[in-house]
Amino acid sequence: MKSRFALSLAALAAAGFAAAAAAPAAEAGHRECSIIGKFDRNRDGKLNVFEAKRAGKAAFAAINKDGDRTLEPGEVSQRIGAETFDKYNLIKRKGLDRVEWSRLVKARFYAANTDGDRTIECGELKTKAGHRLLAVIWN
Ligand SMILES: [Ca+2]
Ligand SMILES: [Ca+2]
Ligand SMILES: [Ca+2]
Repeated sequence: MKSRFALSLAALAAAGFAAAAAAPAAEAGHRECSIIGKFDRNRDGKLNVFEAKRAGKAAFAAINKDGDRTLEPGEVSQRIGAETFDKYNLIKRKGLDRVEWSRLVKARFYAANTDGDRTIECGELKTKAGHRLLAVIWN
């Protein structure tokens, strides 16, 4: 029992270190905020809509496992609901293309930007709307 407990503690510590290493120093430990460091091209510590769309494009490529031009329901079911899929899927023959996906990213960007400025700050990513934005830009 004792050794098992020690093992899980070690695993927890290792996971903690890995998370801290992946995140920018200033935001260490905040999983939500590490994406800002990754796509913050102008280094202001926030995500503007262009940076968020770039993150969305990277997520699109990562999710699009079959490598075609669209995201099919099976590729996005972990991230968005069927209702959202239908709402943004304007060309119904295929799944969500890059333009449709980008529109969804933009809509969630503005929904999450509760203080109404031009950028998403770390705190805004921790809200419910922030998590909805993360769902479409995280990869
Ligand atoms: Ca920025
Ligand atoms: Ca696809
Ligand atoms: Ca903001």
